[in-house]
Amino acid sequence: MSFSSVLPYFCRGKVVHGFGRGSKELGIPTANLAKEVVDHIPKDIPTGIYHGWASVDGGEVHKMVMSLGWNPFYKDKTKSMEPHLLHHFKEDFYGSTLSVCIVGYIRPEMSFNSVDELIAAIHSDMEVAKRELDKPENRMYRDDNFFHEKTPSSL
Ligand code: ADP
Ligand code: RBF
Ligand code: MG
Repeated sequence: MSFSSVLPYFCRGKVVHGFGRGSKELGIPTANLAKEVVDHIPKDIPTGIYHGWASVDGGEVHKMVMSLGWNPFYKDKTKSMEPHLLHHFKEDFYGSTLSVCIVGYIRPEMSFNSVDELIAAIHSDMEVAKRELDKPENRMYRDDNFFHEKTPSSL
């Protein structure tokens, strides 16, 4: 797709509280990024579902799947950027700095007839992400210097 020329896109910001819909209970917690980060996404990166890499507070870099947009199933009024990291965390990390590299587009955001269909779609996205991110041309971003930069504590 034409917009793939703007990918990969690197960004960093604080993890904030999201819509509180209990995504965690569905087994798919999403780390919502601060509004400043969402507002800075270039206009030529359309809303949709993406795969990439992410790390919490400069820690290990994990595969992620991310939703960018208005969550049509829930008809949200604010645009959100919410990665689900493919890693089991023992504790929440609200307030931490999340470093994200958006590598590739998976599909547009959609509405579904039931929450079960939404969950099934997300599970399928996770499989796509695992496979895509194992390709050398996508895996290389895991080792990018961006993930090792020292960042101001104000971030
Ligand atoms: P909210 O609506 O506040 O975003 P969620 O149910 O989406 O609530 O849970 C998100 C929180 O869960 C994140 O902010 C983070 O602290 C925590 N979390 C735990 N494991 C993960 C994970 N694998 N990926 C993303 N967030 C996770
Ligand atoms: N929400 C939608 O309304 N439509 C979608 O197609 C959709 N796809 C998603 C794909 C992934 C990989 C993730 C992590 C989330 C997706 N969501 C989608 C967002 C989901 O509705 C949201 O994370 C929860 O409602 C919590 O805000
Ligand atoms: Mg969330």
